[in-house]
Amino acid sequence: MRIVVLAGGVGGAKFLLGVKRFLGRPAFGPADAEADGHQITAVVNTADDIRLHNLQICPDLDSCLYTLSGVSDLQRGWGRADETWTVSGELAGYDAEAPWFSLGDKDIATHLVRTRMLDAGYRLSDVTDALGRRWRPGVTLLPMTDDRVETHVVVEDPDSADDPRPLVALHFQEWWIRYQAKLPALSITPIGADESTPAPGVLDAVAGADLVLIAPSNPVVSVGPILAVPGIREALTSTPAPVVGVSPIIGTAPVRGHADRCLEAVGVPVTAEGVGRHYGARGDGGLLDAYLIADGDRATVPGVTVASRPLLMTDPDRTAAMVAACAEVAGRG
Ligand code: FO1
Repeated sequence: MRIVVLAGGVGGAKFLLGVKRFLGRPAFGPADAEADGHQITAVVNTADDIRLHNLQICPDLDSCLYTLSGVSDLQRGWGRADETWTVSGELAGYDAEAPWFSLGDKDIATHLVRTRMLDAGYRLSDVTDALGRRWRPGVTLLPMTDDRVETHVVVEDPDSADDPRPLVALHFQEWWIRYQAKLPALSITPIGADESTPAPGVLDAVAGADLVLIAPSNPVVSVGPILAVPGIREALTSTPAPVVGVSPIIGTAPVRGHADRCLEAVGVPVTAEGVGRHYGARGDGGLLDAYLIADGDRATVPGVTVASRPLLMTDPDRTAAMVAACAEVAGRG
């Protein structure tokens, strides 16, 4: 079975553990991506990427790489297990940039290798493939694009005493981490998306899939940028595979992170139904054939088959049951 998953970072990585289990694979690597004849391809958001200390950092790709390989800190949700923070502490000692962005010592090695390859002219997809040779996540990880796309958030300048305060565009990570998404976002834009092209393999994977899943990632800052890369939304509309979304909202709150702040910023109700209607029905220009929401929630999305199941990804086998439900509701069960 060929499954394609549109994924962000923390939620996307946990969901991919369930996709591996659904296909009978061990959740955690190392494993080959096609050992059992099945194919899992993750199209991963890169608009969270940030260049700091002259290193190119790809949070969502790294969350997927580390989590699927079994070396991530599942509690923290990002970065490596058994991490140390010596370099980060020294950077703070020098008053270096962005002390609010903690970089683990093991994690820095990944950024050093990636940055050197990018500077030597390799594309991000080549780099991701190379890193995967060490970690063997058991899933083909594709960046949504090899081009530079960066989510910026426009807010009233928190450092200004003027009234009214001038507007300033923050990198997503500063808004997300330093300000915990508490500054009202006047706009959230994946800068560069319009000029980007899908990374090699992305369109073919979507066209050749038996099932396409939209992970319960942040619809605005994780799934949104992927859909903003010209060609990807069209590929989803025209693929013969059913497209099934999983609600990232249970009740009226995201399971983790600040998806509620992001949804408010774009005027989408913080409910499963709000996100389902935001994605829309494939029959009228949207994405979904089917949509999985949490037991106890209700959602009517015209033109979309809605099913409800337990949605807490507490362990890979629970997540695999969610994936099985997606396949079932899509008639691929
Ligand atoms: N998230 C935080 O809340 N605080 C951090 O200091 C932090 C550092 C960090 C470093 C590397 C990396 O790959 C991810 C990191 N994250 C951190 C998580 C990151 O903000 C999120 O994984 C996504 O970008 C949002 O989903």
